[in-house]
Amino acid sequence: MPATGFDDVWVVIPVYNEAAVFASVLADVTGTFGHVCVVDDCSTDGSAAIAQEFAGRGVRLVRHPFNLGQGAALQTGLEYVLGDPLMRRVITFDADGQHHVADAVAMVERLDASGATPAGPAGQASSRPGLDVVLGSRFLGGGKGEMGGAKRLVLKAAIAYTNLVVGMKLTDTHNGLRAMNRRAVAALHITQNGMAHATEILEQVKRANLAYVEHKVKISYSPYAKAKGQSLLNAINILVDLVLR
Ligand SMILES: Nc1nc2c(ncn2[C@@H]2O[C@H](COP(=O)(O)OP(=O)(O)O)[C@@H](O)[C@H]2O)c(=O)[nH]1
Ligand SMILES: [Mg+2]
Repeated sequence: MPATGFDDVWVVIPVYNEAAVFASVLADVTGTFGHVCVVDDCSTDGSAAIAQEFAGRGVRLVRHPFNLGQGAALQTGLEYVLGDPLMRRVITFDADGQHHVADAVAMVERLDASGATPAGPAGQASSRPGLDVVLGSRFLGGGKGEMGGAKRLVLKAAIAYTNLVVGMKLTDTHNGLRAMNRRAVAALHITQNGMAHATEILEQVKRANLAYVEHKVKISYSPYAKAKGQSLLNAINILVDLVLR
């Protein structure tokens, strides 16, 4: 079992056909976190079997009977971890190697920081101490996010549109790396799939008056991640998904 301090933390990982990199992602995650919930959506490449190989290192596998999409997988994972009465904090983390455990650690440590004055980037104040949600952002502080110019432009348009819809002022609205406390997990009820689930999460954070903040994170664009669908078309799909939802 990894180092203590994170015994009340669960990492929720939605996975769909990431066998090429998933073992190394799980090795990284379980090196720090002892409770991991993988939600597989009928992967056909053995991703679920990889998760099972890590059962002895705290990985629990939940499988949908057919592909329900990333939003449904996240909701399934959140409901699963709510079943642990000792769970106090949750990280959502991608299976494709784009996220970094060091960022997840820093984010989870920001939760419940004593004496913090919780205020979202839009300045929403809360009467409660501490933070409920820490949102990963690749663009915070002016970062360019390691992506091609055209993709960045489309993604920025999606971010601007999402901010308009949800009434927030975030620098990144489509980042799967998040940390949240139990109160936030219980407040989320994700029903949207595709990229629209990211917008829905933000809407629910706002509606539940959860205290949130953005945290600068690194998103890696490996040849694997790029080949998988980090194309310009992928960014355009985010926009289409947003408008059609
Ligand atoms: N369970 C499940 N996970 C999915 C599905 N689609 C994508 N994912 C996972 O969700 C995470 C983010 O997906 P990805 O395609 O990398 O999105 P992006 O990097 O935000 O463009 C990865 O861990 C994927 O394996 C799905 O239909 N079901
Ligand atoms: Mg990805």
